[in-house]
Amino acid sequence: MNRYLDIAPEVKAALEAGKPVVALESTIISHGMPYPKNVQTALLVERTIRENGAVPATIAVIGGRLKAGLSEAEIEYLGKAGRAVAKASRRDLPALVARGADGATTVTTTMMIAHMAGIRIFATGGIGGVHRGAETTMDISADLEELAQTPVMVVCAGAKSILDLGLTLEYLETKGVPVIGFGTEELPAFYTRKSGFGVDYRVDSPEELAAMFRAQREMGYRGGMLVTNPIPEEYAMDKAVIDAAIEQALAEAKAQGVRGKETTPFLLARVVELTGGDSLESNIQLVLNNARLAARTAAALAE
Ligand code: PSU
Ligand code: MN
Repeated sequence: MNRYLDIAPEVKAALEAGKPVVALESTIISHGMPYPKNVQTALLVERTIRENGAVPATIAVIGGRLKAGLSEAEIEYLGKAGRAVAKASRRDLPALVARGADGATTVTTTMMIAHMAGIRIFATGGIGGVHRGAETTMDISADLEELAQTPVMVVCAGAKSILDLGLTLEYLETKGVPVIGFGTEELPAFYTRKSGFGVDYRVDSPEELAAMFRAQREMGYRGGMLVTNPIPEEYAMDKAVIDAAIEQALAEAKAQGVRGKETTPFLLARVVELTGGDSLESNIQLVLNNARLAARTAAALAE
């Protein structure tokens, strides 16, 4: 174990006993949802993981320590601070650790720290990907590179169409990342169940997911697995409504010259504002749905 890592006692005990553990990210708390819904959701997601037989490990950087497992007070702190907390991607960890600073972990750094701690499954909402217009901006999320090199299964609801979903799938194919649809042949688009793009494999049970992931790991090659789990039908949004909000958010980002690491948080926040909180409720429900699947898969993997 590296000397910058703190594994919470409950998480450590579960890992040592071979019990199921599910990692959770913290950028979704600080940058992905408004306070106080973000804190309530983070705690509800932890409870959902427990109810489905696994131990939750929310991940963040606090005071320069890489944390696998946060206290309620730490979750409250990150949620309240919101976008004032640094969004920590792979390139940020050395500075945050050396300076004793705080950071909210993205999919990338949550995968990294989960792997350092020995956690194999991670549940979130949506991943970063290839942005629209990346052929000129080169804005491609580090999440895709991390999926290519770190052996953690990421359970998400696909990606938002703030991204170019077709190019995102091309990138994942090039990098050799299996994209699995849970109960679907089609990549879900976060707020909606369908994107028009196919996944590589459809899987219908946590046991089958565990078997695929076990095979990938036992072959010993590097890289993760992306499981895309469609939002439950009753919480899915109207495609026209969400598409209009996304188009407007993209146009505003362009007009205001938003770029770099600010792009994704800006777009996420604008979409929530423009849809008047409906999208927030959908977002919460899809994260809970992913937490359930990740916990059951972690339980199947632990057998
Ligand atoms: N997409 C979402 N919700 C999120 C994020 C992305 O629908 O909260 C967050 C995740 O933490 C993800 C990060 O890893 O944004 C990607 O940021 P970027 O595009 O800057 O790599
Ligand atoms: Mn980017």
